Amino acid sequence: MTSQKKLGKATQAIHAGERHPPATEKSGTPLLPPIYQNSTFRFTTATECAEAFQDEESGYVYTRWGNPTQEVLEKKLAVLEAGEAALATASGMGAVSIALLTALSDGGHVVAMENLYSATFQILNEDLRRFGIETTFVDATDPSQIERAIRNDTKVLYLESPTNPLLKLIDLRASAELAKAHSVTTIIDNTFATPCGQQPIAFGIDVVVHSMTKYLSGTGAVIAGAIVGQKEFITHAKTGALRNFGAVISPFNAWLTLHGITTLPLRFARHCENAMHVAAFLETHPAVAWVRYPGLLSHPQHELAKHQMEAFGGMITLELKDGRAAGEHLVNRLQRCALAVSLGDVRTLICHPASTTHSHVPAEIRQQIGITDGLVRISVGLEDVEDIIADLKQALESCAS
Ligand code: LCS
Repeated sequence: MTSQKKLGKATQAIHAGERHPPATEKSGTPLLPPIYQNSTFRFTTATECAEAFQDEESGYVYTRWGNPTQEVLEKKLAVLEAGEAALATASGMGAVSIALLTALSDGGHVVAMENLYSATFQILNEDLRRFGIETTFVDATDPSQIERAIRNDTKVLYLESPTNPLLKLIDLRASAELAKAHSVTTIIDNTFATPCGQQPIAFGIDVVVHSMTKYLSGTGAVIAGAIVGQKEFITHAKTGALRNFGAVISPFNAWLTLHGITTLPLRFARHCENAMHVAAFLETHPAVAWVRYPGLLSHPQHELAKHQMEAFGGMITLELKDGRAAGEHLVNRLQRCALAVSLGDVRTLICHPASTTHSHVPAEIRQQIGITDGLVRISVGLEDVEDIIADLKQALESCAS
């Protein structure tokens, strides 16, 4: 493991965590990690079985408690995110909720970025509130707002960077330092950046969560999530909330995700390259009011992006001059880019956040934080960029005012 940390990301993505299964009677072992597609494990003696129940490290018992295919994926994730340990979960929301339940196991208060993926916003604003856990939402792009919201009982600072869908950035080092000074656990959703775009733990963030449904698995075939952090936190999550609430990844989805990750560095570089071209094209188009992409000089936090990100990602948000009607017109006219939610797919996906991904955030809160009705979000795929631009161009033609 230690020597793998010195390797490049492409090498890590392929080799980290991969185990060599026990030799069989014949020579040759499988090159790919096998899928252990089973729910339970058998033992030869009652003592051996009882020991495995008491000591997690000594054996596998039941797949909700752990499985060799999940473990290969978890070891790979920990290396890629530069964390001590990782946990794979059934979905991104599984990761978000298990991380929150673990960090809030004694209750407490949460300070959170106001712009988050909508289901995360709902967990904080509705579900946890029902159980007596309050969240104060702030514009966490301004660290002084975080500081003002921290109370004596604050246990968690919850962040996303870049945010979904506004692509706002959080100063990772400043927020981590602030939280540490108040003994608050920082959790960040790194889905948009991936470990190839930024490694929050290197900036002092405690816990990273992912929807691996997106870039990590990469092909749109899987729903999966991950939590990365210190061994103590991960063990607490694994032996507590994950196991008991049951948001466990299936061995097959773990295996598909493993293979997705092996090409993540290559794919992500291409997503970023394509997105930069598409963002530059959109910025000059007469039908477009504004474009947000962390790699553009016009992004209000471009300097911060350069400082803390290794690559700017594949997500673009834009507002059309003629608002929602123009947005609908645009998505209806696309021929190659797909009108679909989700992101990080090999295909270019376009959606209208106010009526889809963020429709469960109350309209007045959407307006307040800037998720306007005219906003369109693009997850730039891996097609030839000329083809993506040509499709957008023909669809935008009739939107120009
Ligand atoms: N975190 C972020 C930043 C997300 O964008 C999503 C899903 C999740 C967590 C949840 O992951 P899941 O449970 O779906 O694996 N975002 C979606 C989106 O923007 N469109 O469709 C899903």
